[in-house]
Amino acid sequence: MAEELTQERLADLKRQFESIDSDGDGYVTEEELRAHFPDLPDEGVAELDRVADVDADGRFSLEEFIRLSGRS
Ligand SMILES: [Ca+2]
Ligand SMILES: [Ca+2]
Repeated sequence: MAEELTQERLADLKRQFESIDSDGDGYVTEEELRAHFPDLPDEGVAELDRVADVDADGRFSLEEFIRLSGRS
């Protein structure tokens, strides 16, 4: 049961990630993030960069995105 829920949640997050990744290169950049969340304040973006960009390459992979979303 728990496994099913996790799979479902993963699929959900993947869809969300893909909708933000507008050029479909498998990474969400700050620009794509801003385009998708125009109301996100600068501090919000900076916070995301700091917290979520684990390998510090300046963009979010699906893995980083899932890790971030799975925290809450
Ligand atoms: Ca992209
Ligand atoms: Ca990264």
